Amino acid sequence: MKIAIMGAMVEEITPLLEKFKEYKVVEFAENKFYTVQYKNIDVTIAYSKIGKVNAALTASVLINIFGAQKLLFSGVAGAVDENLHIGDLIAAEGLVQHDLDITAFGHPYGFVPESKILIKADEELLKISKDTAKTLNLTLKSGIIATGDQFICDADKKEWIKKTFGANAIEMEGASVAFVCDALNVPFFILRAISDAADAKAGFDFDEFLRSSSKISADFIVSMLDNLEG
Ligand code: 4EH
Repeated sequence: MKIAIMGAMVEEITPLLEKFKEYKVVEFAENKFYTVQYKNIDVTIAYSKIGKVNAALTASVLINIFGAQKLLFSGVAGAVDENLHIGDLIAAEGLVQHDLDITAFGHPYGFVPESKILIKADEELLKISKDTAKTLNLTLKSGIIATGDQFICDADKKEWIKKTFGANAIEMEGASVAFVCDALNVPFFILRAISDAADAKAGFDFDEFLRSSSKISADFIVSMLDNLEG
């Protein structure tokens, strides 16, 4: 079984690489891909760099060049849901692009013709994540993740995203990974640990909690691997 684990920032995959210790590095498409054997799983790890385009490119490479049969994303997010606090884990049930806007032509926010607003994550991987959380005695929330090419640090913008898409958390890569995996029929799972509340002090909180929340997410992903059949 070949599995990809991706993050967007180097900090998001560093805890994974530290855990696996020995890996090979392959360079492709102006990026580095770290390959490692974990039990009977061939794991390829990469960080895409920030934003939807970089994330879509990396997801495509992980699937089409490295042969990933499932893709897991590990990283941090801003909380939209007031019940999500720094360090909390949220798994995406569905993902939307909050910055996609051709409403001038009568389309809803997040929609372009021949596509969809919401991409649903794989049910089986969601089930495995819930079982993993239970075994570890951890709380894992799930909900809608909204993605856009903007770091959100404004209460009004955050409210708008919440109201428009029913989002629970915001980040800058998940939906683009979801669209790529959905189109290529690769089951995917997007996990995020909260680093900030996407409000006026988000920049400050993000810098403070990026590393600790990245580790919370990465540790959970590694535990999930133990529950995936090779
Ligand atoms: O990859 C980007 C990172 C912020 S930009 C998206 N990631 C972190 C998730 C995230 C997020 N996205 C949108 C956490 N909080 C978010 C928020 N809004 N409030 C970045 C960060 N550091 C240096 C350079 N760019």
